[in-house]
Amino acid sequence: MGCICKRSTRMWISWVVKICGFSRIDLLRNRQKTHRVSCGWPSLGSGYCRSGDRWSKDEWKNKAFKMGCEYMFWSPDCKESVVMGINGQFPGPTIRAKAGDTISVLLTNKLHTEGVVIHWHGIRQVGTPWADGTASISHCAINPGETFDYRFVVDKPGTYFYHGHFGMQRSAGLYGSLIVDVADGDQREPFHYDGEFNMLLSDWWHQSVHHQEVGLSSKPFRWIGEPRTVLINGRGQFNCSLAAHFSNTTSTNQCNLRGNEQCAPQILRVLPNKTYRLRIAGTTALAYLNLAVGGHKMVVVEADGNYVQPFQVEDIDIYPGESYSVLIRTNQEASKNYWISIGVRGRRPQTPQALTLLNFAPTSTSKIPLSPPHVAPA
Ligand SMILES: [Cu+2]
Repeated sequence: MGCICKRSTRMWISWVVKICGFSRIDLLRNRQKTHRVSCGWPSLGSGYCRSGDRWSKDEWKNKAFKMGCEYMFWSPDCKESVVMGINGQFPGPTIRAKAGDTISVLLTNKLHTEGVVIHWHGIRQVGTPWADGTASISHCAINPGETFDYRFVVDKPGTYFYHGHFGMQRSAGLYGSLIVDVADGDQREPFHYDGEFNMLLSDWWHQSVHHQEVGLSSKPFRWIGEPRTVLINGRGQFNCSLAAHFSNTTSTNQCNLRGNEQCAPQILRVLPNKTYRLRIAGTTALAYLNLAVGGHKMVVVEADGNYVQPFQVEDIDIYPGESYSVLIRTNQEASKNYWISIGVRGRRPQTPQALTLLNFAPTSTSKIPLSPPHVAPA
């Protein structure tokens, strides 16, 4: 099939002219100047609707991000696989901005044989549909070797994330956090906290993403099976458990990690009697998750970039594409550590729980909690 974008270029240009009020000649002239993506006109999207959008050196430093995506060897769950990383990192770097900022992400496709797009999940893209990362709908895939300037306004404070929206690239690991803080000035968050942590939750298989994709589109449909591992910030353990000694089967090995492995858990280090914000994002492809913090209640304060009337929960479900902020008060005994556990919801427990620790400084991180981690409800 030919590229939809190419066939509809004329229609798109008329549409952009309507929205932006530019003449067709201006647009075509600009396309020639900025054309870096071969399929149609998407480079027009680079802030074209805002006149006088020239940035100083300082603004570029604060608001522009360079990202190159590529396949690389990585061991997200202690087994070496190929992941899709950004700038040599997996997951991709966190992008942080203030509400009202225009940000620019120069994304270079370093994959050799595939197009790529990035969707900025939860960002409304008012006036910038070409930056939405919806491949072949409002935006053409970026070809290998090409760069696209995703320039858009982050208009609301909140917890967001970005991920690949081409094929099953998000299952291959193309994702990262996008955090929007309140704007400078009188603006304040409607709640207080002393520190925060990002938690990107994802599902991971040992088969390739092509295996997953072919199965999903086959007739009859072929299910890839339960995820092999659940990852917290790109880290999990597939052949051992941090809590193996609570297991009633002898087949689960206790993990013996030094802490510097790619699959070693990221421990959340906290101080007693403080309030922490956990920014949780569900970047899963197929799994529904449930998260709990041992011994601590959570107060939900934000969902998908919207403040909510705070309410308390023991555990929280996170479906693909959802994001939440919860507050926890570290008011439990500080000489202990507590499990942070994430399980697959509503399925037979074939995927081991993802685990990490809430560690009270200066308690040693080697101190294992005395009780077993919370199990996700069926
Ligand atoms: Cu998305």
